[in-house]
Amino acid sequence: MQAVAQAQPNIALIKYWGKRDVDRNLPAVDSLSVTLDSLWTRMSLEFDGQLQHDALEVNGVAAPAMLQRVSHCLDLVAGTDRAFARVESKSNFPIAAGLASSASAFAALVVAADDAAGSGHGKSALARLAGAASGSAARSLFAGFVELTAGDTRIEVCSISDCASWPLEIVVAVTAEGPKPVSSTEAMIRSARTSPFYSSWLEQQAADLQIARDAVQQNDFAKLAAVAEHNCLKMHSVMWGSRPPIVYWNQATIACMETIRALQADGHGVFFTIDAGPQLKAVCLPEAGGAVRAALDQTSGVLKTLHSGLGQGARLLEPE
Ligand code: 2P0
Repeated sequence: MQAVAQAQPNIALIKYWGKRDVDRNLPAVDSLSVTLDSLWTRMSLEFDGQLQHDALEVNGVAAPAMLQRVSHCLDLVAGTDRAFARVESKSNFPIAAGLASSASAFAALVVAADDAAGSGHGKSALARLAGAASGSAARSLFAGFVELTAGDTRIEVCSISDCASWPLEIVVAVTAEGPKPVSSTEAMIRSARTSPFYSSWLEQQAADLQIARDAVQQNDFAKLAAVAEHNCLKMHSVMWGSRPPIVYWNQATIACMETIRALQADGHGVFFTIDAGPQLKAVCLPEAGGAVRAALDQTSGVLKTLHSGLGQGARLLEPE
């Protein structure tokens, strides 16, 4: 009745933005991501027949605002006739700030709940259950380069290349901490309803994904860099064109983009991507990681940088 699981966030190179079914949280587009290794969420979970309700702590503090989403996810994994659960989540990076903390949290939650309840869902089923809670979480069940295919009724997720096949590195430039002004869910719904660019975004996604998939299979960094930056900037253009507009960037985000452009001009193997928050994620060839981190550390407005390789999917840990 007790389990501990760990999952790492993932960073999308071809982005999930938009929902084909809001109630079932089915993505409108396919996506491709990399799973990280050194940032993590560890989820301890115990089903306890003595409890009168579910209880959630995030980094040692009660988190009632997130409890409903967590309880619903536990119902999906363990059934509504389950015992109530005591859930403790710890992360070693800022939460709710565009660093994909909900991805690692829900991926770890479904793995821990499945084990504690003895539900016996397979990995693909757990990915779907995590995705119902947070679309990007489905990808954190898997290692390395991960593709999510969004069907009409359900998603399929798989690893298309492992960490060792192409050991890219990620440097995250943290430019602001604290929760984002508009949740991803709300921002996606607003984008679909109001952005004149949303239909083009949907139309072009399959072509972007094909280019990125080929680039990963061929270890073609320049090809991946070009399509990933383009896909990221298109996603943000959809948001900027929404009413009211959704702008997650700050001045330091743009300063970081200029830093990346300068590094590229100097011949370093690096590109950027930005999610629903003001942090810039630099994806680098291993030999460029040190120079990229040093340059982002020096960039005006950067609070700190985090460095990661590519890592494994969500998995059980031994209870402490
Ligand atoms: C992604 N993002 O592919 C995209 C790019 C943010 C920008 O998936 O509404 O928290 O809970 O399914 O998973 C962040 O959205 O959204 C996200 P919901 P989620 O990583």
